[in-house]
Amino acid sequence: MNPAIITAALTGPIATTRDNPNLPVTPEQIAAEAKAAYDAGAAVVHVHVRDEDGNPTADVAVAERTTRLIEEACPVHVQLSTGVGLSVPFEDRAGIVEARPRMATLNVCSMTFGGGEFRNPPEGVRRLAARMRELDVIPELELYDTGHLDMALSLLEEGLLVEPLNVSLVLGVRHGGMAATPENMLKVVRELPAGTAWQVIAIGRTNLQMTAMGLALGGNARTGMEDTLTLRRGVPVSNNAELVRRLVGVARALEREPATVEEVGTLLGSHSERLAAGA
Ligand code: KMH
Ligand code: ZN
Repeated sequence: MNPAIITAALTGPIATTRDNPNLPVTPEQIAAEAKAAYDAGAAVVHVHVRDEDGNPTADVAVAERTTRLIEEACPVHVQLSTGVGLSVPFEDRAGIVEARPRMATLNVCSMTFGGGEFRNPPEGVRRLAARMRELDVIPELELYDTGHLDMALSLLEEGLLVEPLNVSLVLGVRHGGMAATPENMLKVVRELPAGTAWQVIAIGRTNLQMTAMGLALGGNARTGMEDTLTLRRGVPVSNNAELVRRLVGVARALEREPATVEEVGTLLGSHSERLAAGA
């Protein structure tokens, strides 16, 4: 079976060390967790950077320093979040790609997100997608609802994206995202363009079941303390590597080896070649 790309989402925008004292928030803690997640089988780390008070920030210097510390610790692919945090204005969030990570998320639609508003204005999303093309920062499209795919395909038709797309199906954001159900997952997966690299992200208590289902369907999967702070009801996560080891175990039970950094590099590398060829 094809290798499974395992991504570790180390910190996220919402939790604090009060929610789980093991949450990595400083650049040094994030780099150490990235190394441990890599050693456990993750080929990509999804990173929200935090300021010295532990708050989400789009500060490019902090993003560059965090990325550099990760790259010094291990060869994992760094995917910076342009979602950053709900309290950060879109234009500031978009600026984080100036840190020129290998990958960054592209949230294609605005939505209610938990108790707040997650603003992704269409023209801003188009400008960000264009800037990512210019910088050869590979976009990871975050789809929180079935209709978000329509916007992603519009960006592709407008020449703002190149194929194969990298897509995350984000299930279970309450309130505002599509429910974490097999029906919703299958509805989006069936409409993805052929050749799309896709992963399942599942927020909260369905994290393991839904990501396991994504692996069983031949997709990739994400885990990490951004998505779940507990291993099971009442059992807090000790660290991100623990979640990665659990998901790698599921992949191997399904006869899928975790993809190596080199395998993912080959996949991502072709994106840069297509950009250079003016795809
Ligand atoms: N910032 C959250 C509201 C991303 O990483 O780009 C959603 C998020 C998406 O975390
Ligand atoms: Zn995120």
